[in-house]
Amino acid sequence: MGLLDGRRALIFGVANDHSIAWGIAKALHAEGATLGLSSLESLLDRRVRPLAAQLGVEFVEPCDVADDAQIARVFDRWRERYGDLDVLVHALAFANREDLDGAFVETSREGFHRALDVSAYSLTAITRGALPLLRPGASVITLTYLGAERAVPHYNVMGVAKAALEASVRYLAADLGPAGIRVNAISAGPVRTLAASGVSGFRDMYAHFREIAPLRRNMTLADVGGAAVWLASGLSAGVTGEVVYVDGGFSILGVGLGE
Ligand code: NAD
Ligand code: 0WE
Repeated sequence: MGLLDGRRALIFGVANDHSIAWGIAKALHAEGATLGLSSLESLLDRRVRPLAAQLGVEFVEPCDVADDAQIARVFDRWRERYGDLDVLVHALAFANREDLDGAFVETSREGFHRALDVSAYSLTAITRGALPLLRPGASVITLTYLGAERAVPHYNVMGVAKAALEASVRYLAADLGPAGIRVNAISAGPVRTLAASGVSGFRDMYAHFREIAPLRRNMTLADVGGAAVWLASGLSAGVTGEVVYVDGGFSILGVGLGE
């Protein structure tokens, strides 16, 4: 008996086996959910299909979330294959590299638009695409980061995009609550993924986090996956519009001194 037996989940954002989306896929699968994966077309054959095969996932479809036609297509395909949907997971983000390196004040108009479009607007776009398929009791889950609320060095325009994403969670929760659909975000501490590695200063920040956070360790894919199982299941039936911190307590601190 799994917590998610009979529930169907579509997960956006698997790039490789380090992806938070993959950690969530494994956790939902372990509780009995039937899964579908969607990712950028360029990643599907080499990266995503082999992972999907590990979990016996039969639905793997491309979607660039900046393209409304691709969003419409992925939900059409889901409807043909499964009919309805219980869990929608949004675990993707993008900003131009140069906007994560320099000073925030240098952010270009184009870079701002790109980061907000892919990282924030896309949650509303895919939730609207999924809406005809979502049943009462359905759960929408996105991923955010503390840089939405605090100025984190180099996070820059991504912090502005995550602030918009977190506000979108509240407005979507207010809109869809009457239909019995919940919308929440998980704010994860730093995890070594493709999107995180190669960001200037990430290594030092990752090591610093482990020394300061109350739980004195970094967060794992299983930590985030566990919270996603809870948000996807009826155990969280009364929770919507929230940001749930999976950060070992880092964000509660006023002063971080460690030992
Ligand atoms: P990741 O690189 O594994 O995943 C990011 C995904 O975004 C990739 O699969 C990529 O293909 C996808 N993506 C980018 N542009 C896209 C587009 N236009 N259309 C469709 N997909 C697109 O990195 P991750 O760290 O697992 O990131 C997943 C989510 O977790 C992001 O929202 C990120 O902000 C969030 N998050 C990450 C951390 C961390 O430290 N890694 C912490 C908190 C929150
Ligand atoms: O949301 C993220 C990462 C998002 C991200 C990362 C990249 C790197 C490569 C978005 N776009 C790009 N574009 C690229 O070209 N995280 C929460 C992980 C992360 O990124 C940081 C962090 C943390 C944590 C950047 C600076 C400081 C901390």
